Amino acid sequence: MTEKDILFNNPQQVVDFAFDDAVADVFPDMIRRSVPGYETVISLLGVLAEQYAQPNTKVYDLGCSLGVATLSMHRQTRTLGLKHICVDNSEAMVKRCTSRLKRHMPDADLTVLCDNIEDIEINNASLVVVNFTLQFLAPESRLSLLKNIYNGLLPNGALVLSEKLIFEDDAENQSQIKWHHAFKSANGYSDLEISQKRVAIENVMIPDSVETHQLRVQQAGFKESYQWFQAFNFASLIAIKSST
Ligand code: GEK
Repeated sequence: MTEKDILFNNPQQVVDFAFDDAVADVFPDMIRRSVPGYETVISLLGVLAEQYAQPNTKVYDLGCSLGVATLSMHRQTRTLGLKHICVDNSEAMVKRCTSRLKRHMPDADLTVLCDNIEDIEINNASLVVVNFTLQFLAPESRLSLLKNIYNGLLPNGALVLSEKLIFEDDAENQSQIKWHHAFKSANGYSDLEISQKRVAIENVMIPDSVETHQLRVQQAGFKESYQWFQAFNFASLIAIKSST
């Protein structure tokens, strides 16, 4: 049983959102009730991992939080000799991720790093997952991370990039925001919780449009990229490094 997210249910002086101990304790409940399709994406990451993980290579989970994506990929791949590298810059997340993954995948070759994903070296990678995390980097830093990922991927390797989206058409953007709020209301968040969380997150998480993401992955070097998932204003892309 994980704790229920009640962090924003009292009127408060809202400060910028941080991935601290209080957030890490309620994170499974928070992300499931806030991100439409999260559990589906996690489950399907395992299916994609079985397609792209190559023997004796690394699988990176950048912005791993509690390591749920890595666990799904580990459980659904039969590829031999995989090294799982999980990275997050929140100590609270890394501490919990390390103990959870050691418990749930004791025989895996696993490294959990507390580091900025912009500073790590990526090499011998067949799959890199950035699941709802690029949006927390400064927009001007995003391309350089994607280039680093592209350079560290092997031929036929893949990047899976999941993000909250904005939409270039204003009417669609407004509707998607409305539907997302309806999703949160349906999951038990009050209007006060929704609006206080929005204020806390607005300086910290800056979403892009899918067109911006597609352009950026192409600029990073990927020639082949597709949107494979969307639930309201949350989507996931896959970009594949060509074999030559
Ligand atoms: C999941 N992928 O469950 N370097 C490292 N970590 C970072 C950075 C950074 N520069 N910026 C943010 N983070 C997960 C969910 S949550 C998404 C990812 C959300 C980390 C941050 O500490 C947090 O753990 C994670 O990225 C984002 O599949 O909460 O909306």
